[in-house]
Amino acid sequence: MKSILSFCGLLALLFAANPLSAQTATALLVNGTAAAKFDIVFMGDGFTSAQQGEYNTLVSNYFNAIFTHDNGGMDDVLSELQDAINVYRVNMNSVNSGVAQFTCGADPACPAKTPTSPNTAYAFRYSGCWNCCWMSKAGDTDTRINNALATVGLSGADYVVMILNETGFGGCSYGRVLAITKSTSNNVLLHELGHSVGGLADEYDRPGCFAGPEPGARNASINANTPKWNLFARNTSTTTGNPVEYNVSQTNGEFEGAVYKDKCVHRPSSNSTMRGNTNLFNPPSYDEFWVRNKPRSNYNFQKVYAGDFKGTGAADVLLHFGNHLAAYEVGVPDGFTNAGLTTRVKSSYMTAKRISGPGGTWAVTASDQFITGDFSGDGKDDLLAFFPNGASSRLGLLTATATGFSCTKIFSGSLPGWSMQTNDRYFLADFNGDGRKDIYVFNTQNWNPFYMGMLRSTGTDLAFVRRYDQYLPGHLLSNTDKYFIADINGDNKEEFVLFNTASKATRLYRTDGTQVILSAQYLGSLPGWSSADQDQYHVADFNGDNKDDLYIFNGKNWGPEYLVMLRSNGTGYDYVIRYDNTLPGWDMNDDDSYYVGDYNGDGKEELLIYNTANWDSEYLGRTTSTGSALSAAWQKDWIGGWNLGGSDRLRVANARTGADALFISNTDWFGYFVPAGAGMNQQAMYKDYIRAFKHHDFGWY
Ligand SMILES: [Ca+2]
Ligand SMILES: [Ca+2]
Ligand SMILES: [Ca+2]
Ligand SMILES: [Ca+2]
Repeated sequence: MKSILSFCGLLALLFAANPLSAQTATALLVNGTAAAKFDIVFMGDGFTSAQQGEYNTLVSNYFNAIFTHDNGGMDDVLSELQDAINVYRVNMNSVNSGVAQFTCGADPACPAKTPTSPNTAYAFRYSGCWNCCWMSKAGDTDTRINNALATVGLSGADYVVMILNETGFGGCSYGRVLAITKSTSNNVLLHELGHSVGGLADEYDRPGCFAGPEPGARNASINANTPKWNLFARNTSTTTGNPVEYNVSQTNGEFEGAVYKDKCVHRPSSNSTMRGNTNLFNPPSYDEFWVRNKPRSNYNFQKVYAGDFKGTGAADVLLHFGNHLAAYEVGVPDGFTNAGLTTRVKSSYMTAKRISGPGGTWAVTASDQFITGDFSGDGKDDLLAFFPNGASSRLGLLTATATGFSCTKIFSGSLPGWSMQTNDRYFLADFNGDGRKDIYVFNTQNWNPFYMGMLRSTGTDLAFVRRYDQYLPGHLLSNTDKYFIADINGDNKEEFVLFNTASKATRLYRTDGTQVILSAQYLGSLPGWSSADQDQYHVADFNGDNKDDLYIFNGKNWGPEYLVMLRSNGTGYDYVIRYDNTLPGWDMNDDDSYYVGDYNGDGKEELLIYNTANWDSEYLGRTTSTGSALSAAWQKDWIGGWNLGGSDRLRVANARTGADALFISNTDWFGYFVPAGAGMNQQAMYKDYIRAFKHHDFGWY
């Protein structure tokens, strides 16, 4: 009792001693330390304690417009770069409502105002007159701001957006501080952030010839043919189309007028956020945001997932970087009106570090594992998210929506009939044939004995079906098992084949939806094949009969390299053909990597082959399956503008019907290839970020 009384007494003392004790900081977006990120702090002047709700709504609306994709068509650059940014809201009550009014003496045309001097948190004054920058600070305004930032631990803030409780028009920039009235539009704030976060110049003008030296900013130049935007410009003509912001030209100074003069200086496009406060930045301006801020972000192309998240029939792109996910649809970008333009990776439709929904909020971490597949059964691929963390591991069902993903369910620690552990291995497979992907989960590391679980998707949840402890039918679960999902008998219920690299046993299972049943086993050898520990299994329906067959490659255990084609007869494998050392058109080598897909769209799955290690250069081979044989063609070193490299990672972009495509990426580059002729054609490529600009280097048009 005594201690509680003392605590209350202390609180009262604090309130009495400090009239600003209502001051709080709320994190809207936090990704790192102030030193590592660009910190933006919203503050408010002239809002009483009763008006903090109104202030919060103003901040929330600005935040959504500029830092999320849910923004009514505003440029997404700061949403895409959100991992580079921290955003905070500071609440501090003013004693009186509204800010002080004063008459601007600099311009007789300015309206005389009846002076007022309310007691506000930061003592801003408003004139409503351009010649006085609409508003002005008091002598101690900077001190008040700095004290407020220090009190809430935000002294390292890079930029302050001060919202005045004033309905008139206006905004004034004071270096680190931008003051705006509460009637300021999202577009005007975005324009100002173009200055502060993007380092951009104004592109608007008034009559006169620009006499200064070359502007330092990326989006203005005294040179009619400046290299500042030649990444995005056609040098033969100016393209017209939508959106107008993306029609960049450097031809003879097509767009004259910028930095307050209409002659002798040029801008990249006819209009943009930095000229007319439009919704979009032009490409050089957008690019400059990335140049300046990408070093603060974890964004890269190292973890790429493919899935038809939009349900269009083509695989879309999901990036996982740091604690974030970003999603990009594959299709024909809006506004691309030129003939011959086909699908490419469009601009992002989602960037997020949290996936919320009726099942709670999934906080993305760097160690999350994702598996793509349609467990809801609506034709859009969803995400199974696994956070490995011992007995506190989590599994999330993140369902694809039109605008991103929705968290349908989070399991913490356990699933029905299954205790999660770090080395759980999850496979999405529709084992009961109802069109919804279910789960096989294996753990052959963290327990004794080992386990396999079958969990059925209800569309929004997982239901326990069966658990196998220590043994599958005819098989002792082992940490040297490898598992490969397949529909071996073509009944649309997905089962698996396993290969044990120690015993060299291969076992095929089938499923009736409630259990797995041993279908065939091969001990040490398969038809026409001696098993060895480095055998690489690639499940594929190579003859198009809807029963999954098997390619096995071995480039390590023997002198020659071998590739065998084993056809599923529904219960086991029949020998088709074996290639020793070479297959027609491709000289196999030790470090070949194989990627299953249907690259000519005939329903028979073949292999892409990539080798960066064994020859004079990097080779990409594309095979064609006749159902009983393979033949190959290859490309070397360069494909279009893409220089094949040893750090490139390949992801097959499965199409629901027709030919599959390919995503290829390394840390800073992303390529989208489609089959063409006997090889692959570079359809689009992106450096540093994915953005569907009309003009781009390396083969955009
Ligand atoms: Ca199912
Ligand atoms: Ca089956
Ligand atoms: Ca087949
Ligand atoms: Ca094929």
